[in-house]
Amino acid sequence: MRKEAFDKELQTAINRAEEIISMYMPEEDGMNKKLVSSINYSVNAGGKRIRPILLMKCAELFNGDAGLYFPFVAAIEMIHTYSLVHDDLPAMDNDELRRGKPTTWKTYGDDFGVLCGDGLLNLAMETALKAFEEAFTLSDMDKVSRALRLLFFKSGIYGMIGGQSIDVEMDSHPKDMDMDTLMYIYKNKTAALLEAAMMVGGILGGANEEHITLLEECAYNLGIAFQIRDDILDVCGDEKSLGKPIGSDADNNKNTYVCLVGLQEAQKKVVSMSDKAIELLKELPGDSSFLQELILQMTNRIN
Ligand code: GRG
Repeated sequence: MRKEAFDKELQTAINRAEEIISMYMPEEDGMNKKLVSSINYSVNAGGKRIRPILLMKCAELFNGDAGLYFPFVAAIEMIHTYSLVHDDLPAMDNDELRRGKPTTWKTYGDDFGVLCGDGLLNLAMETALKAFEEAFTLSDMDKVSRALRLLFFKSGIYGMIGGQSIDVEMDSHPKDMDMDTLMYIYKNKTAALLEAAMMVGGILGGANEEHITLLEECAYNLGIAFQIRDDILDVCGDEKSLGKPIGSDADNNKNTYVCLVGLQEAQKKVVSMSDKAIELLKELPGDSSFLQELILQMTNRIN
C-alpha cells in the first residue's frame, strides 16, 4: 500500500475510533466528578488507538455490522487504558509520564489512580454489553456473547492480568528470568489484548473458525514483535517521540528480551515475527493491505 494512502486511511481510522470511544465516555457532572474526570483524562491522553483500529479493520475484513462492534471498539480501549493507569502506579512501575503527559496517579493521586483503573474496567464491561442492544438475530447474539467471553478472558487472569502478575513477581528476582518465562509474560501481558482485538473483530464480522484461529496467530506474532520493539525503544528510543523517559526497564531492574539476547538479535526477532504476522494476514479473505502496513508501522514504531 502506498504511504500517502496508508497515512490517510490511518488518520480516518483514528478519527473514527475516537468518535466511537467518545460516544461511550461518561459525563463529568455528578458527585463523582473527580473520578469521571480522571477516567476521561486517561482515555483522552492521546494513545495511538491501535486496538480499536485492529478490531474495526478485522470486523470490516468480513463486512461486519458497525452496530455490533462499536461498543467493543470503546470497551477494548477502556481496558487498555486501565492497564496502563494501573501499570504506572507507584506500587507497579512508578512512572510519572505517559504519552507525554503526567500519569493519572501523578495528576489525581495514587488513590484515584487505583479507582480510575477500576472504574474503567467496569465501564468496559457495561459498554461491551451494549452490543446486545444491537443484536437482532440469534446469530448476532451468539457473536456478541462469544466476543464478550473472549475479550474478558484474554484481558483477565489467564491473559493480560496473568502476564502482568508474573512480570511483577519477576521484578524481585530478575536474575531468574529465562526465555520461557519471558515469552509467557509477553504472550499474556502484551499479545493477549491484541489477540482479543483482532479475534473480536473477526467474530463480530462473522469470520469462520479457521479464520479466527489465523487472526489469533497473527496477533500473537504481532504482539511479541510489538513488545520486543518496546524493549528496544526503552534502550535506544527518543524520549521526545516516546513521550516518556527511556531506560525505565534498566532502572526497574527488568530483564527484557534485549537483555537476554542483545539488541541485534532482538531486532531480528521483531522482523521475523512481524513478517510472519503479515504472511498470516494474506491467508485471510478481503483486502488486508491496510492491516499489513499497520503491522509494519507498529513494529517499526518510534513512539
Ligand atoms: C496493570 C493489569 C495490568 C496490566 C498492565 C499493558 C500492560 C499490562 C503494561 C504496560 C507495560 C508496557 C508499556 C508494555 C509494552 C507494550 C504496550 C502494551 C505498550 C503500550 O501500548 P501502546 O503503545 O500505548 O498501544 P498507547 O499509549 O499508544 O495507547
